[in-house]
Formats: sequence, structure tokens, C-alpha cells
Amino acid sequence: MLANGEIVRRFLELKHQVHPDVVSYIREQNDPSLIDRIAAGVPDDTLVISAEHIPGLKKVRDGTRFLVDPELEVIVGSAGTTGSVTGHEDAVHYFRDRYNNLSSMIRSRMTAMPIEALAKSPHRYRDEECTIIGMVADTRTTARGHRLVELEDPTGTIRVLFNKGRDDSFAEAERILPDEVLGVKGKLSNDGGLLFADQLSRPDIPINHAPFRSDRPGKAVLISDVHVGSNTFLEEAWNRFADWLQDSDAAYLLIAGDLVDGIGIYPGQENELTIKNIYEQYDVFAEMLRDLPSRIRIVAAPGNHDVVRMAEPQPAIPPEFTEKFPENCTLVENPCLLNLQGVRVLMYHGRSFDDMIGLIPGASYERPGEIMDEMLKRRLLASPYGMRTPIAAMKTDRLVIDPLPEILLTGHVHICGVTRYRGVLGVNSGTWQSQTSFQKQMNIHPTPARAFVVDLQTLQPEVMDFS
Ligand code: D5M
Ligand code: FE
Ligand code: ZN
Repeated sequence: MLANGEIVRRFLELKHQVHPDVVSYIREQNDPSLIDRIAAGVPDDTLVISAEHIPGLKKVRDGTRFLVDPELEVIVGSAGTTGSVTGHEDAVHYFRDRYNNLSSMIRSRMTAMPIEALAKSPHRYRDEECTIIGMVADTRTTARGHRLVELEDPTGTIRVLFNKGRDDSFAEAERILPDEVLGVKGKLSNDGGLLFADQLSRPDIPINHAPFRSDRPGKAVLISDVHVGSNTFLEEAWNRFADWLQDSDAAYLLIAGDLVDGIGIYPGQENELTIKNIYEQYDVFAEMLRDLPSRIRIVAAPGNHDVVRMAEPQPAIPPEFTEKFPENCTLVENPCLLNLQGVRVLMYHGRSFDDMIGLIPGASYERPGEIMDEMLKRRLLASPYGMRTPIAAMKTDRLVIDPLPEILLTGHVHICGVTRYRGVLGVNSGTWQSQTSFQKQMNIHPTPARAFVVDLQTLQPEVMDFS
């Protein structure tokens, strides 16, 4: 995303001041050419460019939302926006972008010093409260059971010790994940080599966060993991769902990945496929979408079973597979940020659940809602880099949760979950596939054939069971 300072500076070069609403709007659109277009459209003697100067931009309680017609907008993650994976030098930009975004969220609540300052003049800060903000480079448990974390900022690295005797902060310290960004307040050791942590903070959601609600009626149906082509795809349940949609007042259908079962995704998969051709799998899926009412706006993203690259952000399913898709279906990338009547939905397939569940004490596939809370606290869809979730190191980190959505929609775990964390509604929508042999081995018991309906005026979810 464009930085606020950069946007303000560019307007100043054009001899205009700019209202913060306009800055956040441009930041969200992430389109630098908007600056010139907006500046060209205002009278020369305009001192401060405000929201009124932008046609179609409507001011609402919590800032500025772009209300479009028809009322679906892909804010981030339109097809063709992720770019290809290039050399590893992009990893430097990638981590810098992640650090800049997340550290500025923490910085709005606490003042921190550069890590370099602690190392250079330890005697100055010895026995004083110091605050730093760093990205987690390494975590381990010491022989005595304390948690030792290496934190890195653009100026240096420092080791931080979380004492297991501290009941107030140690449980959180045990949940520290690689590559998340933390603020730590603590006391410096005599030699300056170690910070004894007192307090830990995360980017998190502001306590007073008030989610936007649509001022008009509108309902969104949320699903994921259809797995067309698998012999465990629940066709009859899907048909009941399709029948129900005919008479429903739903305006949107969002599908969070694993549209089809794919080919060669796991060893022995060919024995569990009823459709062994990938084009055919998408054609059958297309037919299923064509059978749904054409008034419903459908948005479909890929997951790890789909035909695109695994590394996230995943590109949209390419046109050669989607020729038969209906016109009311928009193909998007994974993750993507949508605007439905002003309500923002962050849609992410959820591959990172596999990493988070392995790393967070007490986490379980049975309770995906808890993991969604952890994503929101860290403002990251996927924290660790280089584990099961392949991440494409681009110049910007699209896995950072910014801006905040009203709804976070995920899938992948095949088990339904709902959570509400500081006003944000989290929904994991389950699957349309019964238990596979792999899930049997993993002892995963899916909750298939559910659809969630969210009322965009109230943000209340309702689960519909078609099993
Ligand atoms: O994922 C279906 C289910 O299988 C979901 O609960 C996650 C689990 N799963 C998938 N891949 C893995 C790995 N690599 N480790 C552990 N658990 C996993 P699906 O994406 O539909 O195959
Ligand atoms: Fe799946
Ligand atoms: Zn999946």
C-alpha cells in the first residue's frame, strides 16, 4: 500500500493540501494514478482537497467508503494484480513492508526506540524501562523453561527473555509466532545483550473499533471447499443448497477456495476422483454456478486444491479454465478484500491454519474461530514464512490485515467456526465434501454442507445446514 506520507507529499507537489479521509481512500485503493486524477478534477484555488471533491465517494461514520454500483467492488485482489514470483531479493522488501505496516499499528499506542540504541549504549538504558518494536526472527524455550525470542527491527536485533514465572504475560509469550511483529516493554541487562520482558503488545484491533453496517438490506452467503471432482463431493446436499438459493433473498455468494478437488494434490488422489480431468472439474463447477439465480453476484477465489500456483497471494483461476463460468461470477485472487455495499469482507482460503494450529499451544482444527482471533490480533493472515504455507515474497505483504474488514471469511479446515473479535465477524464456512481418507488418518471430522448467511445491515451470521 502507498504510505500516508507519500500521498500527502505528492499532493503538496501539486500545490494542494489533502484531508485525511482522502488519504485513507487513496491508500485503500492503492492506485497512485488516483492522485493526479483527483488533483486534475478540482478547481485550482482549492486549498484542501476533501471527500466532497471525489465523485461517488460517500462519507460515513467511520471514515470514507466508496459505494459502487453494482454494489460489489474488489478492493484488493482483482484478477491479474498479484504479479509473478521473482528473485529472492524481494524478500527484503517483503519483510520491510510487513514490518512497516505492523510496527506503525503498535507505534500508535506506544513509543519505541531503535534496537541499535540499546546495543550501542547499554549503560545509558541499564535498569530502565525500554520499549522496542521488532519482528520475531527466532523463538525457543530455554533449558529452564523460559521463552527466548530474537527480535529484529531495521537497525538491529536483540534477544528478549519472557520469564515463565510471569503469569500475566507468559501465556501470550508461548503463542509468539515466527515473523509476527511485537512491541515489548522491559528492562535491559547490564551488558545490553538481553531484554527482560515485562509487557508484550501486538498490532491488534483498536478496542473501540466500530464495524460499518450497510444502510440497505443485503445478504451474503459464505461457503468454501466445494471440491468438485472428488468422490466425497456431496452432490445431493449441494442441490438442496441450490434449490434453497432460488427462493432466498441473498445478493452475494462468496466462495473461499478449493473450488475443485484438482489433480495430483496428494499421493493416491486419482483413486478418489470421479472427474480425473482438471478442465472437466471446472466445467462441472461452472454448470453448478449457472444453475444458481443470475441475480446473485458470485465471487470465487482459489485454494490449495485449485489449478493456480500455491504461493500466496494466489492468482485468480485463469480464463482457460473458466470459459463456461456465468457472467455473474467474478474470479479473484487469494486473499482478496471485497466491498459489499460498504461492508468489507476479507476472504482467505486459510492454508496458514495448518501452520498456526501446529505452533499455538491448545489450538485445534475443531475450533477454527480461535485461530481467526489469533490472525486478527497479529493483523496477519499467515505469520511464519517458509513453513507449510508457501508465501510469494512480493514488494508488499498482502497477508497483512489492513484495512480492517467487517467480516473475515476463511475455509480450508473443513470445520465450521464463528467468532467475533473486537467487532470483526470471523466465519469459517466448512466444506461440501465428506471425510476423506487423508482426514481420517489425521483424525479430522468435517462439518460439511453448511452455508453461512450474513445480514449486511446487522452483521449477524446464520448457519444453514443442508446435510
Ligand atoms: O484440507 C482439508 C483438511 O485437511 C483441512 O482440515 C486441513 C487438513 N490438511 C490439509 N493439508 C494438510 C497438511 N499438509 N497438514 C495437516 N493438515 C492438512 P484441503 O486443503 O481441502 O486438502
Ligand atoms: Fe479444502
Ligand atoms: Zn484447502
